[in-house]
Amino acid sequence: MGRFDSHFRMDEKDVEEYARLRLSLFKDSGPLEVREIGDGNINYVFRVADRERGISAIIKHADRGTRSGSRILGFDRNRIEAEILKLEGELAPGLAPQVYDYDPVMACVAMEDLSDHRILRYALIDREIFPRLAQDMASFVARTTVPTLDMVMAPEEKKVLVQRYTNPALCAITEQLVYTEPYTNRPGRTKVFPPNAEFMGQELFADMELRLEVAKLKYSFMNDAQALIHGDLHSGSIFVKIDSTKVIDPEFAYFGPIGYDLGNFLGNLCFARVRAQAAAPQDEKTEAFLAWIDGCMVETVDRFSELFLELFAEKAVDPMGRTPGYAKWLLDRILSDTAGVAGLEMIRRIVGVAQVRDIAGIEDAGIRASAERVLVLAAKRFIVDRDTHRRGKDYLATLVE
Ligand code: SR1
Ligand code: MG
Repeated sequence: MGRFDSHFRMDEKDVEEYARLRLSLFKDSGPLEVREIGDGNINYVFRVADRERGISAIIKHADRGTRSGSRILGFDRNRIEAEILKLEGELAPGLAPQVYDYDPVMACVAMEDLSDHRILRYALIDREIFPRLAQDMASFVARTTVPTLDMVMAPEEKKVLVQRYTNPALCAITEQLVYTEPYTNRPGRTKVFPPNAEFMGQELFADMELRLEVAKLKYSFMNDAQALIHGDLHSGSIFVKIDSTKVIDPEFAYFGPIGYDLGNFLGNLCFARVRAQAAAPQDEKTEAFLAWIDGCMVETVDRFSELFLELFAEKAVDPMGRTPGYAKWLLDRILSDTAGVAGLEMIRRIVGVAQVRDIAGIEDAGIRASAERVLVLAAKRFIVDRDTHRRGKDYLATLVE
């Protein structure tokens, strides 16, 4: 038996040997520099570089359990990630990293190194502006999802794909972290910033109207196998530079509501917007950033809607799906889910276990408490009034006015 013929959790030294033996990219390499750079909760991420030849790659390596050791997830997420990255690269050219190799035994996906890009979350915290972001993200969501919609894809083919991308372990995380814990105030899991304890008690845990709407959205997440979605499209899953956007980490992909992707992205733009307004110096840089991010929110929603209708008209083959009014009806459902999910993402990142630096990193306690309240109130409106958030400007009206 060879050294990499049966799975074990690799460290940097193991990955050096693995890369040399298993990746054709490094077959002629001398010494390799390997560094573990993962900062997520689930996997191990290594950057492998041959400094002499100026080439590098990322190896994403899965263990059976999460990094934190809190759950057993199995290895299938790694297969899903490799396959979906390739598919996304075909459907939305230029918007996903290139995959070099997938190894089901060692649970490794080798892919393009995006070191010349930044993680969007941290770039937004620094108030950087990305003129292409809205158009790229609208295009990514529309182009990667429309092809697997019913009425577009042949029904027999779709059902086979639904089986191939049923992702129970990762969906369970979302069902728990996004759709349940922030509303049930589960001891040891829900994390409320102490100055907001009373506010969250009233606005989240005791609000039964809100809880009912979240329960309906949870039903849709669990049952609406609308299209093959990314499943975790927050600003930590997006790499950017001024002229390029790359979406990574589709290990949560499954057949679910398209609004889960678009809403997740919009919710994360809301964090960046509120953080800049509340916690950044009120200077020209912030002013320009706010003007850009407002436009980015509006353009993302409106561009997605246009492109969705365009792609659906081009690709729908089922005569019932081509009935006048059907595409618009479907788009309205997607936009309702989008608003609902934007709200869910905002709430779960404020009181849930997986918090984000955009808000939890605001140093001044009073400013952080007030930013959280602004976001939670807007999020509730996104959820409860999701049927009236149809255009980009509706989001801004709720968040800003
Ligand atoms: C236990 S995983 C916590 C979060 O990280 C992932 O990126 C997903 O967003 C998940 O909810
Ligand atoms: Mg991730």
